[in-house]
Amino acid sequence: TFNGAWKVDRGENYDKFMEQMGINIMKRKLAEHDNLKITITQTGDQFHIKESSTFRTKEIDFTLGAQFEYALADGTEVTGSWNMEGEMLKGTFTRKDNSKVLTTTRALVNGELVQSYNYEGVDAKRIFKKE
Ligand code: MYR
Repeated sequence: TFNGAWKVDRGENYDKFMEQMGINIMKRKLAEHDNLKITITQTGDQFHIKESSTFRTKEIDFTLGAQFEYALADGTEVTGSWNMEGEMLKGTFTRKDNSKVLTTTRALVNGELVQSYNYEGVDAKRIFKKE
């Protein structure tokens, strides 16, 4: 189950990913230490996510397979959805400003929550530990 409170522990290539997203160096440096915590509550197809970081706190509700809108921490607006692929959550989101696609997955690996990100050929990960 994805349910629980997850705190970011480490990243892989996240700086390069943010750079590809067009985020400037100063914001990237702050984002690297954002202390992101996501609290996931899944009930069937319904997800409630509480996101908190040094940038903001935010609550998100979505249903698997249903489109919704979301603003990234830097303000970039996207629209898309999450779907279940086997044991993995797969999200496909389109940026409103340039129509380019960001894909992301969430999977449980050895008790950690691994979130992958892909944008325009750059892959990254952030790995979360259960609180
Ligand atoms: C959620 O499930 O947490 C809400 C929807 C997430 C949509 C997209 C997530 C990608 C976040 C990338 C952040 C990169 C900042 C440049």
